[in-house]
Amino acid sequence: MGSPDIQPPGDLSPGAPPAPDFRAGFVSIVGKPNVGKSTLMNQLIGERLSIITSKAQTTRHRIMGILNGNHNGQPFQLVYSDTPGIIQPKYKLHESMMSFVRGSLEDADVILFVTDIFEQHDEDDVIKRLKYANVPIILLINKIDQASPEQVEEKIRYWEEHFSVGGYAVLEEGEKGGKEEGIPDEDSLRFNEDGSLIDEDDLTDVDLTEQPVAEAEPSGPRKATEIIPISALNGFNLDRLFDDIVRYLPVHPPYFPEDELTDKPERFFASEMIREKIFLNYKKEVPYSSEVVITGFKDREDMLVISAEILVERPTQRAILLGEKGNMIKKTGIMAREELERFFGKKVFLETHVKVEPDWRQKERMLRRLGYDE
Ligand SMILES: Nc1nc2c(ncn2[C@@H]2O[C@H](COP(=O)(O)OP(=O)(O)OP(=O)(O)O)[C@@H](O)[C@H]2O)c(=O)[nH]1
Ligand SMILES: [Mg+2]
Repeated sequence: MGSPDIQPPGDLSPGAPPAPDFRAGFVSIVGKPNVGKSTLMNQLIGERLSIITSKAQTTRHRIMGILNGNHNGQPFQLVYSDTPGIIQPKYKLHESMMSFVRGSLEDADVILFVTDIFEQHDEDDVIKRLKYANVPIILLINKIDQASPEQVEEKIRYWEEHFSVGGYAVLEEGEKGGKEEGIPDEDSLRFNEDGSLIDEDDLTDVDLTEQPVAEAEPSGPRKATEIIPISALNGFNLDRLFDDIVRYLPVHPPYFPEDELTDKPERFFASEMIREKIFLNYKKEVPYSSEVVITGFKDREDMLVISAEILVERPTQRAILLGEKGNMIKKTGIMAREELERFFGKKVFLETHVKVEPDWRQKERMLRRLGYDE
């Protein structure tokens, strides 16, 4: 029951034609904050690409993790997208985060809807966004390492009753993956300008000829294509999940060259690792008010020299971040440096500078500069 065993896919170099039955597709990992989406992506990729903390709203971007392989003779390329947890936006930052979720759902060939065995609050925000998705949706009940078999059974029953989405024909073994015939991909999700999904009730004013999905609503029970209980942390049932993901992938040539692991540059991962240590070391609003900008990144022969600016919104937050005689920022810097050295496999010199940038979470221009511009 461990993580999937994956063989190399064969030659994916630009000149070489892919095998005619090559499968490739985008797999979006979505759900509420803190349910274990990033933990799951890292496990499925076998790399620590996304940062993970016990606090909600750790992930702020769409982070792609690319996996090439050959599964029981089937060559494939999987492009996973880890996404921010779905919330009601309070700041412009949140609106950008939700636009990343929207983009990943629009691209998706398979959706992994991650829920948490102990989640108490409802998942309406997520379900609304999945309503018009016409691709297989695998509902995952995560963190079952913390639950009894009875609790897991109960949760499966709950989701069988409560999860109703646009519906998708369950594929039998051997059938081709991909989108249902006759259901166009475009416009399958409709959103307001603020990034929120147009409510079904509001659609009466909308030209329904542009709503192929309305016709696609199935008459029978509407549910997830599958419900799988998992533990992203210890890998339980991830091999079963992986089998299904590959089975649902469309026949398509690879999207990325074989040596590409992600769509994000090295600087992005450097800033994320520093941000992770801020999430770990500080409480209340400080992690949420902080952002990390890499201002220097020199790859020298003997070491990486990284300069980072940590933005906070208020002078009081700057004081907290620095700590008495700078002891807290020193501790955070050491932890970040160790993590960076592990990730880049090289000695790192890290220099940090804390700067007050009032209300950066609300400023569009600032957010664009910080990479929240989808
Ligand atoms: N016990 C247990 N804990 C888990 C499991 N998966 C994730 N966690 C923990 O749940 C917390 C949140 O995990 P993340 O992977 O950061 O969750 P996320 O959904 O990406 O969160 P956001 O980025 O904030 O939306 C961390 O403390 C993880 O260690 C699991 O299978 N079992
Ligand atoms: Mg995350």
